[in-house]
Amino acid sequence: MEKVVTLGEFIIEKQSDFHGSTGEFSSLLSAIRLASKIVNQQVNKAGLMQHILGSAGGQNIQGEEQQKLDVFANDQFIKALIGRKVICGIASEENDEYIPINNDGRYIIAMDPLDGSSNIDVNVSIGTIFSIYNRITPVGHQVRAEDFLQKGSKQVAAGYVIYGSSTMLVYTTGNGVHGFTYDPGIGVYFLSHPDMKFPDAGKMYSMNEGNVNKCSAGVKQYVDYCKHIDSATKRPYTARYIGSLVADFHRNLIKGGIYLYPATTDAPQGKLRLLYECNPLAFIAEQAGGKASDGHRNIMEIEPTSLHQRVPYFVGPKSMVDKLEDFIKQE
Ligand code: P6P
Repeated sequence: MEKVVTLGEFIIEKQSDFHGSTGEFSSLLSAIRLASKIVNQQVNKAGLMQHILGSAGGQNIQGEEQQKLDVFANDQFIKALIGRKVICGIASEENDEYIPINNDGRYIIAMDPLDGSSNIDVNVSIGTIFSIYNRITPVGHQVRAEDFLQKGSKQVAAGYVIYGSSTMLVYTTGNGVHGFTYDPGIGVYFLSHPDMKFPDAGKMYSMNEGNVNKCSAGVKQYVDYCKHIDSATKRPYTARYIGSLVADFHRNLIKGGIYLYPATTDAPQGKLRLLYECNPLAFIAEQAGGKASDGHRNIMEIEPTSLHQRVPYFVGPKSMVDKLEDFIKQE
């Protein structure tokens, strides 16, 4: 008989894997768990809740129209995290500046509270992405910018929630990637995908190909490579692009595929944000045997210079990302 493990039990069981194992991390993760359940409830009713649908009227620093569910999700995660006192600061896609919280907190969190929100009104899966670091500045003082501008290789935990046909929370603390599926009937996440790994040889690529003529020669050649007929290497690959990063990443993690958001002539730094989209998914990808790159170097080795910094982004099975980098090197 399969053992049934809840997220709460798993966190406690694995607590010893976590630095210090003082229970603070468990408290932090349970805050994320709580907020995700509240957001999930609203996401599932988004089609009905007129007061949620549609624009919140404001715009975030990206100049993107804020959907009310964006703002709602941001508020719920901030409220849950503030309540646990382990966090000294929060950086969010929805806030221009970082938010100092509890000077005695040991961790900072960078998050995209609701990624892919442009898909809310068309009922496509969306997600939350989070990245956690130990603070650099001394406990007892107010958090500072350098606490947030750490390389992705310094992350102590990262994860995402995907609000899809089912809601899942997937996270790593550096000891493998584990996926939990939510049972809304009893309000519990159950371990459903222990020790997730990319399949070795992926056969799928995810890119907004409408942009391909604005990309570098190396990227164009790689996309042509994906389309080339060669049964020995199982090409042409399957093209799958949802336009919701968490959904595309999650499918590629399970089925084996590479996600590409390259630099374009319109967006020379790419579109995706380093701190709360690229780094957390890179940590998960690496723990799942994959790789994340800006085309030239490991994403998690990039020294961040600003909270909302964008980078070109390629993530997936190591063999696929290596192949892409080879085309870029030959440019
Ligand atoms: P495009 C959503 O806004 C997002 O940040 C990611 O979730 C998604 O992968 C990407 O942008 C889609 O961008 O330019 O293809 O619409």
